[in-house]
Amino acid sequence: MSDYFPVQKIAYEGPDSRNPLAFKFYNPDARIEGKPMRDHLRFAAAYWHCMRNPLADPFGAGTAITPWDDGSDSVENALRRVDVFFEFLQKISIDLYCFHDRDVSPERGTIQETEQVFDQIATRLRQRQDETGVSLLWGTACLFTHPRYAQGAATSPELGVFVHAAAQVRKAIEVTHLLGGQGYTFWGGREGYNTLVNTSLQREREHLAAMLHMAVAFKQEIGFGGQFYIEPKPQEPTTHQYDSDAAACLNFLREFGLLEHFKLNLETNHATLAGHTMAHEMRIAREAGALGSIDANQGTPNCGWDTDEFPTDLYLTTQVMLELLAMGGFTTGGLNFDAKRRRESFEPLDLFHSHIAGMDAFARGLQVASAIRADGRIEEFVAARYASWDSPLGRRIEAGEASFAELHALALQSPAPTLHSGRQEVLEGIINQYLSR
Ligand code: XLS
Ligand code: NI
Ligand code: NI
Repeated sequence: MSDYFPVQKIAYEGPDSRNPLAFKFYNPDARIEGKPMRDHLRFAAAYWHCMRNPLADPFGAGTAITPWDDGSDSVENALRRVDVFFEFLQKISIDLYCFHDRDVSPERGTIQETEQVFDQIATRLRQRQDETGVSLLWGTACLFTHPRYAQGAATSPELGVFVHAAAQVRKAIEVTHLLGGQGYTFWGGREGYNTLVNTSLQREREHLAAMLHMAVAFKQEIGFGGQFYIEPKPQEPTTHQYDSDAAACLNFLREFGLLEHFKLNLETNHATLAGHTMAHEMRIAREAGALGSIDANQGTPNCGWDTDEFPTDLYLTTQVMLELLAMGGFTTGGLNFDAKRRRESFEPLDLFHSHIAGMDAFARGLQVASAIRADGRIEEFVAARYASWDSPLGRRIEAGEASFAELHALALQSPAPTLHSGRQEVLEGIINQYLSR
């Protein structure tokens, strides 16, 4: 194992610790609602941000200091990165990870060579997984960086691009399967369009569905038991992405007969870009039985860009954990830090600081969410707010058994309905009561 980070394994020291390299709230073995924190939170690290993000922005070059990386596309360099990543995972106490094929393994001149190198890297990943007990939360294919994908991958106007993308996805699923991946994510990198002037929208959507159907068939063919996810995002890089939010993804999957094969991987910053809260996206997915996994980060709402900041907002993490606890927790999913350090936080140690900040924020969110549930006042209020619907008439309307004729007759002889206060501020006050403890 490599030794690039001059730190010990990060330990829990409690809320009063002043040590930047200690957990203040994340105590993996502490039990909440009968389950250790680590099993509630199922943290994962993103290979692309930890190992491949130079911390550049549109106005300046990368700043990240990476003494283990010689900047080349050699296999040796790629293998060294794997070792460094697993050193990081061990020291930060994260047992799951996610990658794109091209994060871990470079592209070569032909598909054959590219696949051969990928197999070599996968062998190293498997070794390190076996040595450390770390496992793969999900894999994915990078279908958005190479110039061939500039006009989409599955939704490219060019058939040859679709064919190339299909080959790439096939291999990425195969490697994910060989690594025992618990899932596989489809984020529609450039699956969208910039202008309708040059776009056949429905054809592109059909092509995307065709790609996903082939992926489902391949999954069954090789016996891959992991969960397929779609990750919604409304724009960036294209102006209009087809998988724009949770509801749009569910509609897409339903329209093309794919719903039973997919769940959603929801990302906080994408929810923000879609003009939603993360809790809204989670609720929509959860109620449809399709909340699968989470890309944990946060954005700056007034910025309009996927800034992928580490999630440190306790109000946000509390809301996320309220939804997750209400769902009964993750099955195949986890909290994947699809987050990057700020460009100013360029030292290797900042990888630790940033993940610690995110992990602590979620651990605290979990504690607060659990306390709010135990208190019960919010849940009781919501139940009482809809109590009139628990009447025989309400039940019959909900069951689709009432008619306009019946309700018209009833309305004529009923007094004007009265409303009760929504008490939003009281309820928000209850959340704050627990947040401030
Ligand atoms: C980009 C996406 C991407 C996916 C994986 O905005 O969040 O990182 O999670 O391709
Ligand atoms: Ni993401
Ligand atoms: Ni994103």
